[in-house]
Amino acid sequence: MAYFPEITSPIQFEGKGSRNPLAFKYYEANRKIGSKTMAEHLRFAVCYWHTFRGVGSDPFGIGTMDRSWAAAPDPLQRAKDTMDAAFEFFTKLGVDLWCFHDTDISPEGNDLTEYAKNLDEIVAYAEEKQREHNVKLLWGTANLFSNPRYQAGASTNPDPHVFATAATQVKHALEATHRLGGAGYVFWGGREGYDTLWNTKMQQEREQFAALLHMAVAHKKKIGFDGPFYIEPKPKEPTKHQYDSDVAACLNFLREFDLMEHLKLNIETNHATLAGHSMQHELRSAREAGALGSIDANTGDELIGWDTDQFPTNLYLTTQIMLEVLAMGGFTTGGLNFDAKVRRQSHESVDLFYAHIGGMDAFARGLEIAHTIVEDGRLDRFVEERYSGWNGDLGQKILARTATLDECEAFALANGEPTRKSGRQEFLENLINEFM
Ligand code: XLS
Ligand code: NI
Ligand code: NI
Repeated sequence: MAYFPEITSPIQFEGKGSRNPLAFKYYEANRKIGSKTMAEHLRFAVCYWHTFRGVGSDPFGIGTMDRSWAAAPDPLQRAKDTMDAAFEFFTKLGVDLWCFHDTDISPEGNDLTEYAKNLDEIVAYAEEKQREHNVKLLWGTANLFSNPRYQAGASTNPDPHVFATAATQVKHALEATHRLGGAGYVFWGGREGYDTLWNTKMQQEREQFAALLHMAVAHKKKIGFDGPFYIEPKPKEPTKHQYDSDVAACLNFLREFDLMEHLKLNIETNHATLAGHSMQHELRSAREAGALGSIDANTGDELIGWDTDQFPTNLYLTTQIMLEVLAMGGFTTGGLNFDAKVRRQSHESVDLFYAHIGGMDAFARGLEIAHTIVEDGRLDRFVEERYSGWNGDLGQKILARTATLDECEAFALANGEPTRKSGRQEFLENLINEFM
């Protein structure tokens, strides 16, 4: 049975002149950009939660989505139908990576024993599907925020019993990820924060979170999983303050608790903007710390104050993202995961295709533009030139931290007032526009 009958063959590249809304205009999987194909550069992944489990509910209304795969009354059957739909979707779209939470793919059951049994059965099913469709797992994760038991957090809960339950889920989700050959594993601290400090031991909660991560590192070694762990920053929502509020807070946390060598970051655009940063800022902060791992590719609406998780279509955004990705030498285990959901009014399943095709084209175009900017070299040369004074003796001594205040004074007195140089922001913005 086909869950997407309106898509009769895989989505094709038809080029910029095409008027077919179900074709790629820019994304040509096998076209080389520099030394790699577009597919190798971009490493697109489809997320399971929004795409196959999202119902379109919001705080004011129930779900709206027409989802033919969600009809079977038996939860395990429904999970398998959903997985069939997912793999049909991956294949028709031409994306060979996916991401999931344990509870997206498998019913939780009535207790942890049932949870583990169901997950085993569904992971076996997924293993088959991956083989059959030649699809791989970008990353897996555990949902430690939906179940009411996590109302006060998972690893940061005031009750160690809840911690142990969360740890059990992490263990199983990690093993499931390993079994499915996942390239990485994500920790998004769903409710790891607080609603009010009146009832919260903040530092202890942060220590608890670090303890869970250390346990997971030990377990990863034990089972032989060698993919990286990623931590995903988000400032708020569902709690009013999440401990992993932005890249800087995550890096501080990882350094404070000796986790830097074990975790990289999975950075999401809408979380960056909720934190009051641009995505470019967040990626740059992580990249320059050697901690940029993977990307949740979406976008927010600046006029709506929550995590709207929309599909990315803005070429400035995708160009900035791809410039950072190119600057780090490309993805290794990471990729571009569409952690994005179609709008509540886009309730037909074909809308899932429009959404992903648009996101993929926006990134393909962003990649082309970013590559051209790098090849052109004017932007890089401008920045190099702007800092060229630092190549001199004084600059080198300051950076090596061997210069003293006395030496600086001697230099400043000998050389008089520094000459001001324009930062040329408008010039550079125009330069970028040449490539758009
Ligand atoms: C929610 C997060 C979540 C993570 C995975 O805001 O983005 O979807 O990516 O738990
Ligand atoms: Ni995300
Ligand atoms: Ni989000």
